[in-house]
Amino acid sequence: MSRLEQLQRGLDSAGQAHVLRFWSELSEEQQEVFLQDLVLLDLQRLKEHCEAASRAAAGPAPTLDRVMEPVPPEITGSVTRSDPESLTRWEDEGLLQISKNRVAVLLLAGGQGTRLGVPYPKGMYDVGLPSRKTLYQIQAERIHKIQELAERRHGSKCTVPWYIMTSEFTLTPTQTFFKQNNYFGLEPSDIIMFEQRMIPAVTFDGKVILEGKGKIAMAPDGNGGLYQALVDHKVLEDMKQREVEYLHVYCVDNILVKMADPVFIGFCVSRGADCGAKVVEKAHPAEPVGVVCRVRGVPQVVEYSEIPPETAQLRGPEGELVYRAGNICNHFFSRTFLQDVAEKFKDQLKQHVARKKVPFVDSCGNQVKPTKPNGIKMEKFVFDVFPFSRNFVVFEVIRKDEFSPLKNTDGAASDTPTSVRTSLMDQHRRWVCSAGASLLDEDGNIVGPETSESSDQHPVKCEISPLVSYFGEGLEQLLKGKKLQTPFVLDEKTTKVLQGQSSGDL
Ligand code: UD2
Repeated sequence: MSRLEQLQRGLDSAGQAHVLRFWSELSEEQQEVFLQDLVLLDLQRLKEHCEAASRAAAGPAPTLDRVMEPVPPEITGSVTRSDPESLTRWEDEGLLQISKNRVAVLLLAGGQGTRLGVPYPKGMYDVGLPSRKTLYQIQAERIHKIQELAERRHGSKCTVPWYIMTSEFTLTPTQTFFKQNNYFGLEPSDIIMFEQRMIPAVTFDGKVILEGKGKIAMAPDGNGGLYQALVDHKVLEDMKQREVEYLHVYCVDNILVKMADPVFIGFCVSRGADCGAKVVEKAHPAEPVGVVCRVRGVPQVVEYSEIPPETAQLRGPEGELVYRAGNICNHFFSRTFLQDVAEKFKDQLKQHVARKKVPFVDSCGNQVKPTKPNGIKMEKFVFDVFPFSRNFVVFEVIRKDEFSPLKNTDGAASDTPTSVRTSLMDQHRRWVCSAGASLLDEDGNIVGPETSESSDQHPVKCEISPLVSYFGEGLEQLLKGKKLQTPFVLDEKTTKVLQGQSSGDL
């Protein structure tokens, strides 16, 4: 039997014979490419996948509200409700772990960034800061700085390896971008990129969608594809070899992300946690963030797309949202927990159904761009391992300091290039003001007080390089008493100038 006949039979018994519908119309070269794609498919798994997708699309979404409850205070730490001594203790602990090379960061960067709509990975996006830095560069510089802070505190040179999960869409451009930018000065061998799997998009009645006459519509398997990808690419072995014990996992688009945040890591480590989630108080019931809660007594995130609006709107006696612990996709995992997940639990992860508009070829071979959802992409979510944790903790942080994600194009109500740029510059302005300096506008007038937020239209242009300060530290000795003209960019060059001055303006 030829390879083609074997494939025809296999697809037939998986209920997917239509995949070869246009075979005879393809050129020899196209047939070869298609065949190579198709032989990689595990047809038994494909059958199960398509059946599961159509079952999920037909059935009602599970109602969780009766079995949901907020996370209890005893597993929750908070930046605002903790005394300064505890915060310092956690930070010390985190920096100690970093200095011992026990901490790595892991970036989830396999998403297609459909809402932002750029044809390249989101991390390469320039949000229009005075420095024109991209999200990747900002993250890389924060790694440099945290390594330096840990080293300074504990006197030992250290490395925070950067694991980056990509997908078929993002791997090559990300690799090229890092190379072109000389890995932002980091050691290339400490940046480890690996690819998550892709899975076919399926119609509501369980048929694989053809994106072209010789191409199946494929999509990354969700950020919970991480656990399979860790196994596929032996990433846990790499971590073990480097003696990494703790991992800070984060999503690519939060411009304020504290890479390898020592306070969060220190909190989780001192609680003996195997798994943790950073949260912010939800801004409003419909905000597109999951809620960290308990479902049937175990920790879980109920995603924004799955929480019933009535549940999201529930309020407590003081008017506060009952489910207010907003997930910001910043997670802590111990390596041993991830090892357990990889060995025992990863195949039990739930599949979530996303109804999407998937471009396809119709039965006459015409290319169609649907205007309403026509297909299902099944996705796994990174937080769906929380129920397997033995000691789960939650850490609440301050939104304006730590969460401002880039999701949409300008013109949308929130999470746009303009809003993230403004939140970063506002944060830096607060740092400058609390270091005892003043910022001046073009007329020489002092601009707004430290606490007021600028409007998205007219932000005060103030940017501090992460290479100078990771989270506002070390600025007082540089800036105290100074009057600084805006736009003000504090980078390594301006720092040298300032260090050469005893007082005055810049
Ligand atoms: C994510 C969280 C949501 C909330 C929000 C905050 C999940 C499932 N949901 O929602 O609860 O915390 O972020 O901003 O985490 N990604 C991959 N592979 C994929 C799909 C996504 O690596 O197959 C990455 C993506 O590149 C991004 C991160 O996962 O860095 C989150 O993906 P998203 O932006 O699509 O998630 P969102 O905003 O729906």
